[in-house]
Amino acid sequence: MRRRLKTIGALRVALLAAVLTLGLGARARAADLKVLVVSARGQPVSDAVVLVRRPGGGEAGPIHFPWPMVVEQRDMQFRPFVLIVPVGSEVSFPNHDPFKHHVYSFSPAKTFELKLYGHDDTRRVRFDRLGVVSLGCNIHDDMSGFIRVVDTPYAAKTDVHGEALIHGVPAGPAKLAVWHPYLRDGHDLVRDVTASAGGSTFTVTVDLKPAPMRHGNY
Ligand SMILES: [Cu+2]
Repeated sequence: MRRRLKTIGALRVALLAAVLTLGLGARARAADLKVLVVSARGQPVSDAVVLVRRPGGGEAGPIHFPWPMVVEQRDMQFRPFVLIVPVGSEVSFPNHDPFKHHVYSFSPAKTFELKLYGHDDTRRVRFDRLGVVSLGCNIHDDMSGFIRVVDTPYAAKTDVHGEALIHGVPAGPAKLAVWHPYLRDGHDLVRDVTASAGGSTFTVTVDLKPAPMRHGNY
């Protein structure tokens, strides 16, 4: 009886080891990809959108990002300044200011208008086309924000250090695209890269137009 128990115990250990090995193996084939975005002067660039696409394109299943699908109006600004959303997403536009806003976009990726609405009221808009949606307010001319509608789960925005971290990128060849609202030529900067199973770091230099004062120190 005791021997039988021992055998079962050993089998369990072996099974556990096998499961762990398989798990680690699968994980080792996907790794974090870090991208540092800098200006021509070598300054870190925040609010750059970094996208990774694998050959063959579309990934299976719906895309979910860990950040909320929300653009607030607060202190007469859109927050966040840049939001990445999966194509088909519905985005909320809550107004947290004590006065009214009138949010609109003329962008081909989504033309819409949210007529005047006030404090703690909200509106929703669905974004069903890929691309860049530039947001403005009819009342406050210097309010500016951007929504980037994407079809890849491998997307992130650079932080104040110019760094974007994308988790779980499968190892192998990929296209790395970087976009920023103030890119001089307006188009994604696309580069062929190879994502390494051990994690990869890339640095991308972007040529930016001068930014309005409140947005930057590039
Ligand atoms: Cu406004």
